[in-house]
Amino acid sequence: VAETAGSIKVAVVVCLLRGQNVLLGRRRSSLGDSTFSLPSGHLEFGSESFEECAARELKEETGLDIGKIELLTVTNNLFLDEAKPSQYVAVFMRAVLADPRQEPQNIEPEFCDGWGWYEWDNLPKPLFWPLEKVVQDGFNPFPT
Ligand code: 8DG
Ligand code: MG
Ligand code: MG
Repeated sequence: VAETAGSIKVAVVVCLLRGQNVLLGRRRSSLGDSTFSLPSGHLEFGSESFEECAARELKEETGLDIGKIELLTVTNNLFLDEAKPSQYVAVFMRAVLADPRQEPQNIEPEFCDGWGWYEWDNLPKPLFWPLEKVVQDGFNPFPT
């Protein structure tokens, strides 16, 4: 048993698609500071489905309301070199806007520099490494 044994957390990560674009923001966090990542958050104990968590986190961070939402994939991410080591199972969800005309707001500016729409084939750099890894592995959130 590792001496650093702790609890594994569940993160829900939202691939919000609008046409050919996906929503990304530049992180303000000790974890992956200044890198681009998808909206995400922690699954709350005892109450939430993945879909409810995705909708809540997106609303809290961007003000956006989502329509259809589906499960895509999961990844296992170890952040062992951090001052506070952690491990996340990241659940990737695909979502579309309830109203495609709605624009994101930067509701938590202490955690994000701002939100923007990016083409999957032309993602900004650097990506948050768990996202970079899943992209390198061929992940694509767009329906085929
Ligand atoms: P909350 O307190 O609002 O519930 O959570 P949060 O403050 O919004 O959490 P977060 O940092 O935005 O997301 C939770 C964690 O998810 C994050 O610290 C690291 C983890 N995570 C992965 N993979 C990925 C990924 O691909 N993208 C993003 N954005 N986060 C990921 O393990
Ligand atoms: Mg978040
Ligand atoms: Mg949050």
